[in-house]
Amino acid sequence: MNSAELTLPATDDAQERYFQELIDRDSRIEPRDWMPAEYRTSLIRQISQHGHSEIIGMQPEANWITRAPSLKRKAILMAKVQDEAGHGLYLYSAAQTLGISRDEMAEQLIAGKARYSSIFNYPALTWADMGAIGWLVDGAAICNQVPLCRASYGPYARAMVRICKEESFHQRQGFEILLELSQGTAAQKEMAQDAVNRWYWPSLMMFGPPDDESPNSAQSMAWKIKRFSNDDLRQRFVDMVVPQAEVLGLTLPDPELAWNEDRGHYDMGEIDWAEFHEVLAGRGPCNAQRMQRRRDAHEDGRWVREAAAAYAEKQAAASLKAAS
Ligand code: BYC
Repeated sequence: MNSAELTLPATDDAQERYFQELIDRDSRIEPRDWMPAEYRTSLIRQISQHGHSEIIGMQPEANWITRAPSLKRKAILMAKVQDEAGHGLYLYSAAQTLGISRDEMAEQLIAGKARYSSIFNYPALTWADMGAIGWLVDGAAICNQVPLCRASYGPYARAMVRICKEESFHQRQGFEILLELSQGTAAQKEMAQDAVNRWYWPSLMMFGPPDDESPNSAQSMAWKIKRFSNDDLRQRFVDMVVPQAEVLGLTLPDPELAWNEDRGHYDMGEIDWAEFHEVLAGRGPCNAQRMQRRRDAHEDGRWVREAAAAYAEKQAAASLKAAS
């Protein structure tokens, strides 16, 4: 059922009931619909953080564009990084439908007031990191984001459909880089294994804190923004990558990984949550560098924004004159 098929309510109470009815019916909330202030705020929080993650997330891979080992690899990596920029833009557009401006989001990010995914505060040290990022980071992103295609807020859910299609391609290109390296020389295989060792645990942290320490989960799930809990999605990811690691001939750096017949899932070791909280507090290996790069890029782009605004003003004045 579409929100347009329900009769529009008049009073505040009726509007709240109408909102809840849309949620209960698994329908979509659209920008024109009434929504509780907390629903709006929480969506702005999650969608803008998600957009910032895409934008900051361009940095570790962009560092390798000039060092890609062939023209083909360079073209693929450049396209992937451009995709991430596009994802950031869809997400910022989705957040704008909730009443926050693009400038406000940019300000929050460069002022260090906004979060972005912890994963992008780790360095990309070798070419194999491009494989590990594609396979593990985009792989984790897909597990997390496919359910978001059914998020209750229409513009977010629709943005996720396109993003997930592109992320699937990203994951495959990462897997393929690692496959080629793991079937190459001993040194190449060692480089692939080293990259997987470094990116595996941080990719598990992408899913957020454990369920019993996740302050936003219960409400987000009740509103059907999130469809699965952080731990459930993390488990889904581990179950997906263990057999893929076997195909790659690489090992995952968790000695406690073991198939649990009773649960029908892989058991895993304990995540270093102290490290996660350090990264969130701004003390990860690359937090300062990532933020400085973003601030510089924002400053370097100032003239473009000013030129675009001046041009838009000129166009608006010209069409006003033509209409009068
Ligand atoms: N890193 O109550 P919780 C990509 C924060 S980019 C940093 O569980 P929630 C890609 C959380 O925000 C894709 N912060 O929160 C790009 C909250 O803080 P606030 C990135 C984290 O929202 C380029 C607090 O911890 N994906 O794919 O229910 C190249 C408590 O957490 C993290 C998304 O953004 C973290 N890992 O659940 C390659 C997905 N985890 O806001 C690839 C969309 C938690 O209360 N987001 N925090 O101050 C989500 O699905 C959810 O927001 C999360 C967290 C699962 C991340």
